[in-house]
Amino acid sequence: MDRPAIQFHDLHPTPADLAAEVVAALRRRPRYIPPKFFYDTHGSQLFDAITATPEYYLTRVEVQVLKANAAAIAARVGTGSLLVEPGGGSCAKVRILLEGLRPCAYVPMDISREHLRLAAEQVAAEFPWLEVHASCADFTRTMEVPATAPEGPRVAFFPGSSIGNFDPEGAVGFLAAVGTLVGPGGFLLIGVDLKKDRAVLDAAYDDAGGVTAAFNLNLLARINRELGADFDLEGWRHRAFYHEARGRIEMHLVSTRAQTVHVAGEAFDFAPGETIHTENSYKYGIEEFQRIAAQAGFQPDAVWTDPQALFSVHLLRAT
Ligand code: AVI
Repeated sequence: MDRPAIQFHDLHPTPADLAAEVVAALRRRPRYIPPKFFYDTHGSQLFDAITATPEYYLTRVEVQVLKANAAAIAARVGTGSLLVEPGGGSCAKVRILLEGLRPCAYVPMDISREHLRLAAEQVAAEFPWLEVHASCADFTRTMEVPATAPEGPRVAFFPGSSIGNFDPEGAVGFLAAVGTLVGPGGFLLIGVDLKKDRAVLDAAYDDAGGVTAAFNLNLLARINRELGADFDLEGWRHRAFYHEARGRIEMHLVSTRAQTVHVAGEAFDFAPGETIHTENSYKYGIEEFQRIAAQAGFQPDAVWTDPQALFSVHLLRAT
């Protein structure tokens, strides 16, 4: 009998989770909605479109670094491991590693159900020898490997500088959870965007084609769609800037006028210029990031960058 192309485990957050978190976020000051809610199916597609903009160098450069060092990575990690990718939405970058690592199975985890299903099926079709156990879950809350996945030394792959979307304290907590997932001696291969010239960073998060703006505004459209809210998208604009002292990009949605919005039966007033903070994207120097990883119990094994030192890929080992 043919085996199914992929095993699919669904721990997807419910509309009630979205409603509870969004309402709590809008009651707080400053108002902050966590970036994980960007990623409905349309938001995931918009994110993929961001990665193709000329300004968003992160994806292109990380891919270059991974390709240039795939053999070195495989030599250090070895074959036959269980490869887990929290947030592995499009499963794009892992393809660079699969032939070298020849894992016993691949476990992508993502919050966006249909996006994950399609991507996991494509990987399974392209690499017929590979077992794929996709898990639809909010990895900021749960990072369990599905019980159906085989045993093997564990390797986590967390590319894209998604670690930058946690604040440094949250990053330590997340990395500690990854440490528990991979166990002592397990590896983490992680992409981390480096600190650099402000103009390059500002442009990467406010591309001339408006794709990042559409991605940010889609959060409000999603809340309208899924929670019956009445955000008027004409009354909001995208704002992103590098905050040098905090070492992070901040993304906000700015209310362009006084307005009242209804979400899940509750009214929220916004003054002109008031913002909803939707994302932080921290940038780290190499040693700065290694210190964060050390606090979570990881020691550096190797680190690679591109010639312009735009982006870093760290191989870390759980102690
Ligand atoms: C997913 N994450 C790492 C992206 C970033 O660069 O922080 C999300 C993003 N936001 C705007 N552009 C891209």
